[in-house]
Amino acid sequence: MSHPAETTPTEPEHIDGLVLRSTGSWYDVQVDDRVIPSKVRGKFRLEEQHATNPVAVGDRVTIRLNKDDTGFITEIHPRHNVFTRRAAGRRPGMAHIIAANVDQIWIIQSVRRPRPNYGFIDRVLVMAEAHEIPAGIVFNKLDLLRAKDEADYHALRDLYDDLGYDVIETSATTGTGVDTFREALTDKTSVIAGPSGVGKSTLLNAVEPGLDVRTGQISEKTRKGKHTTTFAALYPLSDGGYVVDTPGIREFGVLDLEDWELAHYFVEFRAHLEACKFPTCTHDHEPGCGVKAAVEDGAISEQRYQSYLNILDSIHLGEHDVGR
Ligand SMILES: Nc1nc2c(ncn2[C@@H]2O[C@H](COP(=O)(O)OP(=O)(O)OP(=O)(O)O)[C@@H](O)[C@H]2O)c(=O)[nH]1
Ligand SMILES: [Mg+2]
Ligand SMILES: [Zn+2]
Repeated sequence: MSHPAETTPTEPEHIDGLVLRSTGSWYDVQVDDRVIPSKVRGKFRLEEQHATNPVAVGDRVTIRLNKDDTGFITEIHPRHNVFTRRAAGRRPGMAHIIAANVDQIWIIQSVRRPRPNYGFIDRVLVMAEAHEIPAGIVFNKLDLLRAKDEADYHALRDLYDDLGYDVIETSATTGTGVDTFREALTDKTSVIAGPSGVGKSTLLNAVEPGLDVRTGQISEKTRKGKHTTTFAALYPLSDGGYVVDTPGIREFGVLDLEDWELAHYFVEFRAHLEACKFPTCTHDHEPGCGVKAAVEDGAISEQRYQSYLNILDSIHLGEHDVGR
């Protein structure tokens, strides 16, 4: 803040806004009803951040307004959290920030066509736990559920429900559960993650007609064989709040974990970790393992343990894909 005596009529205006979209060097900053294309000022950098992108969507920033209605971002306000993935190209220790100040993550699955992918669910839940961001699961296409699949589906739904994750059942086509999902999104900044074809676009359109989230538009393919460049965007909801569309979550894992950390992000494993004989136990091959004992006596589901082993493998192999 400058002292009033120092202020001259020609001094540029500083205003606060929200970063809605990043396209590389330009950022769309929302200030009230306006969107001001802004750049990061040359001298402005955050060395201690260890991120490939200094400013992320969801950041609250101060901009200096230029005469041509563009802005310079001069300050990033303190973040509540960041949701990151490992930066492309294996730059050690570098993260790519998908979004900042995220209130919740919603994993979208369909009960059929495609069938639920518990590996996907567990990977995103691990990411959410690692970032300490609340997560929930939407099971869409409820209208397609067949009687013969009901028992399996209910077991899956109840598993996550019992673990304490919010579960919403929807049909984007019949409208079932859409109001519930809309209420869950209201006044929050929500990251939406789900495999292709589960109905993310259809569901978001049912929640907010005309939202027109098209992941293809913001996931720009570079030349063949190169990494896909991903830009996240925040879409405002008319009831308040934003959804973050993140092509990166479908295409990349965001796991940048050590093997010993992983079990802590499986919430129901935590209570059993102290029972392990070895402090460095990875709950895989080691004797005297509290987690394996809990799987054997049914306190931990076989399926979650299998997910754990799959993710452990991918950490050891250096793979980080969410999909299978
Ligand atoms: N029966 C039924 N079909 C649905 C439902 N929701 C979406 N669909 C259909 O599922 C197909 C895929 O839906 P999309 O909304 O494009 O799926 P998406 O998750 O956005 O897929 P990507 O953009 O590829 O990631 C479309 O044919 C939709 O009409 C639903 O609740 N019930
Ligand atoms: Mg879509
Ligand atoms: Zn163990």
